Amino acid sequence: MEKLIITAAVNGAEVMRNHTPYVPYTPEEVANAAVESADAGASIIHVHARCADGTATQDKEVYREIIERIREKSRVIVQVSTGGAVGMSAAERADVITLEPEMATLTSGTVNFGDSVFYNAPADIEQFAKLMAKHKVRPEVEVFDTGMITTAARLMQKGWLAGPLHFDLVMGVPGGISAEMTNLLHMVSLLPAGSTWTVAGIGRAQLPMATAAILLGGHARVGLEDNIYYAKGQLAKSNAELVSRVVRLAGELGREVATPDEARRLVGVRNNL
Ligand code: KMH
Ligand code: ZN
Repeated sequence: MEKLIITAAVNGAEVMRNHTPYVPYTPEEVANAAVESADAGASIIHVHARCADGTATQDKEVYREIIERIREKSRVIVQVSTGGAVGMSAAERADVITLEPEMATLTSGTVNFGDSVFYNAPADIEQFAKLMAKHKVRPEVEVFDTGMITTAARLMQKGWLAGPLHFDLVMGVPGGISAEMTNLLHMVSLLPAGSTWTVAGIGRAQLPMATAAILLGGHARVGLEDNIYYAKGQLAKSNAELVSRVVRLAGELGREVATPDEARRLVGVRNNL
């Protein structure tokens, strides 16, 4: 089996301080969480930009500061969000791609997202893919349900996405596919040949899905964006705490953890350091 890539999704767009006091907002806080997570064993950091009061923003300058601050201290791969927050326009979400980060997310379909709708029209998905190709940004295809895998495969056939694809199987968002082992196996069975995948289990599904990924040869995403608890009723005190647990589990299960440069090779990320 290839080494395990651990992604830390350190803040997201929706988790606020009234949910957990440990969620990072400012570029300095996000960078500190990223570096701590990288030191704990994460090789990819998925980041969202926030305003000082925590409101989600896709302001390119905020992303620029986050990336620069992380770069001062770590070789970890920085993956920016093009999902942003529900309600943002596609153009607003896409602007960060022009910063030419090493990686960015690309959601390949629309999904109900709790009481909201995370809207991704076919024409917008195509534009995201083309812009990422133009700026040599490696997409991580975010899929919240099975049909989104089909859409990504179609984009690859049309030449808008370069294969092999790298997927993030997001499981357990209310409105998306639920986080059950049978669903994970089904999702993996649908991936185009040669794809790599990571799984992001939402809430209490984070730990079992990460464990399944270790065993199945996939990769694992943890962090406060997807889950704020370490155990039932016990908040995780940092992203690094969640990363460290996966590193320990991988060790117990005999799977080595990838460094950032190994992760670059495994998922085809260009090295722009
Ligand atoms: N905040 C969600 C609506 C991504 O980062 O690309 C979308 C999201 C996905 O978080
Ligand atoms: Zn995100």
